[in-house]
Amino acid sequence: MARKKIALVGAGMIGGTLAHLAAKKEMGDIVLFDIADGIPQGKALDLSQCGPIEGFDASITGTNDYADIAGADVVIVTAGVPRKPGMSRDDLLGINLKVMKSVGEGIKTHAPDAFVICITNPLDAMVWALREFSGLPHNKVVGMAGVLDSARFATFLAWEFGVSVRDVNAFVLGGHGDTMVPVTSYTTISGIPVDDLVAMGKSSKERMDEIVKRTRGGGGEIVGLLKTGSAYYAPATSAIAMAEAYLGDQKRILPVAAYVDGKYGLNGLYVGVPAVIGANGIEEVVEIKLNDDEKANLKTSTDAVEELLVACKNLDGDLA
Ligand code: A3D
Repeated sequence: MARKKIALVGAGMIGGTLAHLAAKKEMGDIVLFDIADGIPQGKALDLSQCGPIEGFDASITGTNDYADIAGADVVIVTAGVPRKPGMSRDDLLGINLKVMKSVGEGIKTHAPDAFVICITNPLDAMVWALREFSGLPHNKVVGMAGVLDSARFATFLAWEFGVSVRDVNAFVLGGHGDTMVPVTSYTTISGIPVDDLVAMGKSSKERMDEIVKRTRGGGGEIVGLLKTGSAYYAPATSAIAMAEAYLGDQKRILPVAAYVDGKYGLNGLYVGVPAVIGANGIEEVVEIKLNDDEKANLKTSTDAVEELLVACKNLDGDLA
């Protein structure tokens, strides 16, 4: 059987980390694409030289030519610019929308059968734009955010309760912005709802509110510390989990930015929801019951995504 092919569009901090993880896991042969001359080639060479030490069999190549992504099974997109301290994700809209146009066209021409995972911010708007420019079916284009946001929530909860992160199943819905919705009612530790643990006196409502707030600002906290870019280890790890779910037809239910049309009262929007990922890409969006507060928070979050889409559509005219 031929090896799978993973194309990484954007060979920056996340792109390089994705290549390293995919190679270590022997997910397939890897092509790193970037517009910067030398960066994908240099990273590919450096990463190839990990092979003899780690003992992985994977061809890793760097390119500035979209033709080299031809036949990719999975494309992960990180092309664009990241945030600097003081910037919101939305400040990236104008620059990264232009990038999504060229990336979408490259995918449309050379890898139309791929499962495409977008990471570029502002995520919910960029995954929408990438889908529009690539023309791929909605079930084959998805955004990575919820896996990361849930991992951040789970990390803080594991620290709070003094338990293994492996036992925490945390859940974040909505857009990938400060209005995202960490849902405590669906968040459990070894099956025990965190709300029950709070009622048992293991933590307090105030601490939970602080953890929710820290999760919402989780990306910004790292940008503030790094000063020159944004998080990359956990974002890359999250996208790899999604790619593995697709390649292995795992039917995992993961929180991802999926196209929602008809569920959650939404019409034609990419936003963070639980979805089944298998060999057909996004196989189902799972609609869960929310309490009134959660519904109101989700509405605030999806309104923010809708506003970004309006801005995108206005800018899109300038790109035509
Ligand atoms: P960075 O290290 O700057 O890498 C981006 C790469 O994109 C650079 O190597 C650029 O040369 C390249 N690039 C720019 N324009 C193009 C183009 N037209 N075609 C191909 N490549 C291009 O950034 P990063 O890897 O740290 O972050 C990448 C993106 O991910 C940014 O938009 C971040 O904001 C975003 N991000 C999203 C999350 C989510 O959870 C959704 C988390 C962290 C970062």
